[in-house]
Amino acid sequence: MDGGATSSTSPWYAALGGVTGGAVALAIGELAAGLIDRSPSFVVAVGDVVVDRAPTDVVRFGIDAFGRSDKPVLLAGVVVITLALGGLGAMLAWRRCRRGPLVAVFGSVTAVGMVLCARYPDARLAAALLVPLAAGVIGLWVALTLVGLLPPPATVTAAAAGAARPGTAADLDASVPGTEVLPFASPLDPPASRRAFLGWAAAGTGLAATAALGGNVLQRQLVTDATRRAIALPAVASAAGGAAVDGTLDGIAGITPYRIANDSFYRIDTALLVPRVDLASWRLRVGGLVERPFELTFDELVALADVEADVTLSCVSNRVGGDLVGNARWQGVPLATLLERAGVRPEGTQLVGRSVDGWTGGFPTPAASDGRTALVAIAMNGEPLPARHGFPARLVVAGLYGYVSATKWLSEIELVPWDAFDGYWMPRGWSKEGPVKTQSRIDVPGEDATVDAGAQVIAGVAWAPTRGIEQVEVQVDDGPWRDASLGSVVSDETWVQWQLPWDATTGRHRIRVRATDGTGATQPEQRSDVAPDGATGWHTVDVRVR
Ligand SMILES: Nc1nc2c(c(=O)[nH]1)N[C@H]1C(S)=C(S)[C@@H](COP(=O)(O)O)O[C@H]1N2
Ligand SMILES: [Mo]
Repeated sequence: MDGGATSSTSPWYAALGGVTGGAVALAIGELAAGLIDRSPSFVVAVGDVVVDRAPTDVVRFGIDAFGRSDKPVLLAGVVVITLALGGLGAMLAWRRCRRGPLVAVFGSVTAVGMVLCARYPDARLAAALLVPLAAGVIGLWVALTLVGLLPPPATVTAAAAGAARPGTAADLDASVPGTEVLPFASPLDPPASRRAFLGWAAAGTGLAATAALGGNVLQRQLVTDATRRAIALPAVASAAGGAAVDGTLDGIAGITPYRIANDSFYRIDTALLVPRVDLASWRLRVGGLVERPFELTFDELVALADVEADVTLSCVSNRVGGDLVGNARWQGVPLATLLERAGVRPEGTQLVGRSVDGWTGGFPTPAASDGRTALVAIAMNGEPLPARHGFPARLVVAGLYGYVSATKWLSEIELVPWDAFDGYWMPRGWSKEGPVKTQSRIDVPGEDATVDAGAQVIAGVAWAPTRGIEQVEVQVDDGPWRDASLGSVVSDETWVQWQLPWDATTGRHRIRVRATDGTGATQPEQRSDVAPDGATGWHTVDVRVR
């Protein structure tokens, strides 16, 4: 192999050295985040700032484009960019025969990591500063060591050695004693053979990948199922409908069940890592514009949680026909009970729920005590709240979109004047009030489904909490609007399942649905976007009958 060929491949060897150093640094961060309580992961801390600062349109684009994998995609982006910076620094360091560029890249990424980890919600300062620092130093050392294994660029060796033996020293395959080495030659015996270099790089990356994976598994387990299972839920005084509901349409193949199981319930939040809450030190504070602010421990809260009700929760980002909506049975303490104990002052016209991760949602205080279900919930479908749905406590308020009302990982209920505070999503272009709009959805047949001619059933769900659903109508092609029959409901705060028998004829058909709420208002046909206050329009599916 001649020197020319090597000089065109060597920058990539250098880059690989930098990438490996970066991978080792990131892996140390992930492992520490899994092993040390309240030690934030660099990747998550950076991703969090991106989510926080990104324009709403970008966030929405992310959700649209990647759906439920928007978070993994974002985190992978942070990893790729960090590794690329390491590679770039290493290429420059190699080309210039100086440590400087590598030190600069690792130094600045480490500094950014220390700042972002330190300001990550609930982080322990010492861990937030020391972990990125240690990771950065070790990563830099790995990168310098690997790049130091490489022979210097051909141009440099040629200049140093004169034209007598152009480029030979740069041959990666020949580990010739006495050949030129970089001024920061590696302690590992430079210049190494191509095989030795690749071996060290592969070992470094492999170790890093294993550590990062292990760290991730550990991070997930920090909220242990054991903690959740140990919680004894009190008996409920008022179980609207009780655990069993008769007369649902759950038996229809393909219809959405009346109650969604915890594992299948939609999840929407800004948290890249599900916040982990230490039950022993967790408190729910009730304060702000109240006469008697107070705090509750988790045990005290659980002891008060004797109300259970079905509430259909919906996300304002749910598109027509979308699935960011679900019904569950929630057990908790009525907000009214807590507010009575605190004594709300007249100026406390907004109830703000704050999360341990700093997220906030706020709604008009009267909604907490106007008779609708409004709970500090500790359980979902008879189980302590799953971590993803807000363990140990969350708000559930019937009839309001989640973004204004349903604070998960609740840490504080604060009463403030309506105009004095805007929740998380307001500055990001969503409206301040978020009553749930009436929506209906066709579950069967599915969009673009092919069904057999003959007796079929059209079925789905419709919701208008707290107004209730009075009527659901279905239209096939240009036929008449026909009344669907409705399944049983526990209350007007839940969705209703509906069905209509259909004599399907061969060909293509368009099916539409519209619902009328308990006030007699029918869903408008006019489609509007989810922003700023929820989508409108009739859900339509196209099907083929054979
Ligand atoms: N702490 C916190 N709570 C939150 C959110 C959030 O981002 N952070 N998102 C809200 C939104 S927009 C919705 S729609 C509901 C969704 O609740 P779920 O994930 O349990 O379905 O949670 C709400 N509570
Ligand atoms: Mo939402």
